[in-house]
Amino acid sequence: KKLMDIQPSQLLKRKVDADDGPSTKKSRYSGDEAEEHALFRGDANAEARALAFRRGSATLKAHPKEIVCEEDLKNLPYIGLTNSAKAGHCKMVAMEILSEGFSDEVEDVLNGSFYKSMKLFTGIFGIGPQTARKWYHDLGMRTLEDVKGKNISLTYEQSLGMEHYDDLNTPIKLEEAECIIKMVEKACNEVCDELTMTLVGGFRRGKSQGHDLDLLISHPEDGKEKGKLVLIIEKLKEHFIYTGRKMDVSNNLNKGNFASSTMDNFEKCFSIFKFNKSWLNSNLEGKAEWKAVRLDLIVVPSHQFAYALLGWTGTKHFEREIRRYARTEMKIVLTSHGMHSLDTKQNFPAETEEEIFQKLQLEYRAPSERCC
Ligand code: TTP
Ligand code: MN
Ligand code: MN
Ligand code: MN
Repeated sequence: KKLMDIQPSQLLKRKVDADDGPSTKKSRYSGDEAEEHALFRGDANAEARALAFRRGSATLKAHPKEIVCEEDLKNLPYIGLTNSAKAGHCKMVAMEILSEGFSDEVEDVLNGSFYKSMKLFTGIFGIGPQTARKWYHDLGMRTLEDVKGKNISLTYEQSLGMEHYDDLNTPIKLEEAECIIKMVEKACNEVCDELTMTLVGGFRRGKSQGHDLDLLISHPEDGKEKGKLVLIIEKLKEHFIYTGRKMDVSNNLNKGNFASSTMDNFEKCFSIFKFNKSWLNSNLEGKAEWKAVRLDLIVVPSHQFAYALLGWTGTKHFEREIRRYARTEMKIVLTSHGMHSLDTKQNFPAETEEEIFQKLQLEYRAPSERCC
């Protein structure tokens, strides 16, 4: 797609559903690139720079009206309204896009060898920016061929990541997700008919595709959820390529600092599921064609369910911002396990997400409105 085919107004006209909505496809940038590039570089101010770009991009995505000129940027937080070097930088990029249809700076990033290789490497399951950076800078690696050829040692996870690279970098469609949901649901039921399974992550926010499928598993009676994950996995074992380290909560396959701040202690597995394409299309029956799909299963006790639901619905930026707000404005520590007063340590139980918003004196936001 040629750059100049894209009207500047289209580029900045992002509604709240822009997470993967059709409007995004028209534009050359997803809004993540500058943030991503900062995190890839991982230098001294990387986190802060990444956050500034994310905030600017989130502001544009959430803006209800089309942005056509500089004037429209004036009162936008983290862009025209906020007075900082970083906000100024966001504004400059936005203005470039408004007038040219693209940004030279973002183009340079996208076309740069560093960004391209980092994107390739971090697309490997089990590879974060740290390893990818080492490969790029210290080992001079640039392509996936280099990864295969250089005789570097990969963990078991990473070798699976290489083996299923294309599959795992192909988005999961909603129809495929629905199919897997039914299978997991059935397995849960067979293990214990009281187990509940709840869709979280991007699909709960209404996305039509995702990089993985995230499911919470719980039991109405606290404690009864314990030990069920292994049984569920056992039921589905012929469909798994990999079931992760089920109990190892320090198993941090994430990228950026977000992971450490949202790490929780739930029993979970970051798995790779074997999706049979014939499940969707009965014509394919017989000649089984498989596709590897990332599936996250998280087991949560009933009394923490509302918090886990809120914490696992995302987006990552929404989670980061609501937690920051809770801490700084309300003196409350919010996690996927619960919420407590920073001063008195008093715990606040909640049965629903609505109650959590209420306690934080926030207007309720439906999952589809948490796309920032
Ligand atoms: P992801 O599955 O990484 O992201 P997503 O579902 O929003 O988007 P995608 O379609 O690309 O999969 O994570 C889902 C949510 O789970 C995320 O917003 C934050 C939360 N989360 C945690 O709380 N702890 C964790 O360790 C991880 C990996 C995610
Ligand atoms: Mn997800
Ligand atoms: Mn994603
Ligand atoms: Mn996930």
